Amino acid sequence: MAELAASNDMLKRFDTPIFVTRPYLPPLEEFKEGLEEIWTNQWLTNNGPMLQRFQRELSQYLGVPETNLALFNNGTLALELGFYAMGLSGGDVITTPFTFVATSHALKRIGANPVFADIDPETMCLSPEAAEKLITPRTKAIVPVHVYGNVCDVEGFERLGEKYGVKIIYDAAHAFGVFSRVEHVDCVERKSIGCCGDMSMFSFHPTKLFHSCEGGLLVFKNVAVQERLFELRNFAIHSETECVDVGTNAKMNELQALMGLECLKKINDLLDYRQKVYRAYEESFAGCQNIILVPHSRNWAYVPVLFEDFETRERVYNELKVKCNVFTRRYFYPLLTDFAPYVYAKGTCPVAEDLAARVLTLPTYYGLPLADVNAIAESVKEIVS
Ligand code: T4K
Repeated sequence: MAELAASNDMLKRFDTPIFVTRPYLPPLEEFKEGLEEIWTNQWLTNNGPMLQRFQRELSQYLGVPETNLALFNNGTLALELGFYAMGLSGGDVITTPFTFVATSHALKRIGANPVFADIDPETMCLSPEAAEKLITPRTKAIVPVHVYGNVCDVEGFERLGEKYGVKIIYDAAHAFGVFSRVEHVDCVERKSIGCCGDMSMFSFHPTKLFHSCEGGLLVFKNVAVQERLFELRNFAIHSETECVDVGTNAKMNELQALMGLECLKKINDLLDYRQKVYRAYEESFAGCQNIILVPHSRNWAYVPVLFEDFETRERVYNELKVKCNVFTRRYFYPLLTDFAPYVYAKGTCPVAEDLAARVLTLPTYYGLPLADVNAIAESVKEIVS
């Protein structure tokens, strides 16, 4: 008892709560200038000028032609309409249980059947080998997730796409700011990770490193998909007198687009700061055998750590909350296959089950003082010791 009390004294309690993340907010004065423009335009949604500017600037930042992009009011509806436009309804789709529920909900909601395959223990992303074993004539697509900003085995999935004629659609909700270098004979291009596969979705929710209040972006290979997506996000209205399908309202509005534009100005600083936070945790945890910092993120979007077992993870989660005023998240526990709509697949993905039981994502965001990062890391070490 005395020992416990002594060790608890070593935990730093923050006066104000520290959350797993906080959104970046642009300087209010600069935001107001954009608001004035919106007031002058008297145009609030339905493909307005801010949205078009945001799409143009995203195209430049990502290195993707504007013809291959479409913006939505959130990432979940972007996924849903992307899956629908790619013709996945009625088919089986192989995906990961180690993700946010939006990935499989979007499949279910368009009438596709999620089939869960296990993940790679290193990257924590869907394993192409595990996915391949589940491919049948009913399989229409594979939906891997670049979880935490860790990049999937994109070559492995490309091979599966070619070999079996199935679509590869990435949930890249966490992977904004991740680039790969495409090397040609005479030039080296910077290409967004969103260029992999047939389609990718980025989420611009405020818990992401880059946001537009709420928002989602689809990047796709086939330019013909754009018109279809533009229609689907606007009730599938084709013209004043024609409605061609059962669309929905998934339009990004002008205030969202303005927030996105203002945050995009700062994207390099946002990425740099997250890297600093990650490095501070890395330094603090160096040499700790029982705290493993997951090393693969290319944009430092999350700081996932693995503990030895479920009990330790739960203790760290609870003590940080109760004693330190630090609110971490157990992304992604429980696994999707523990949730009612997907329980039919419970127990089929042992690697994902093991990691979900041991993972904890620690606070990271632009402006989180590095001294606080060190104090959180010291508390974590103290709790596991
Ligand atoms: N695919 C994947 C792989 C995803 O991770 C997600 C979303 C999606 C698809 C769907 O994309 P969206 O439709 O969301 O664009 C959060 C987010 O709501 C969700 O967007 C995200 N993934 C998921 C991983 O995390 P919660 O329930 O943890 O969020 P919440 O509201 O508890 O926020 C966490 C902390 O962030 C709060 O404790 C405080 C802070 N916070 C949050 C908000 C919203 C703020 O400081 N300010 C804020 O405005 O789900």
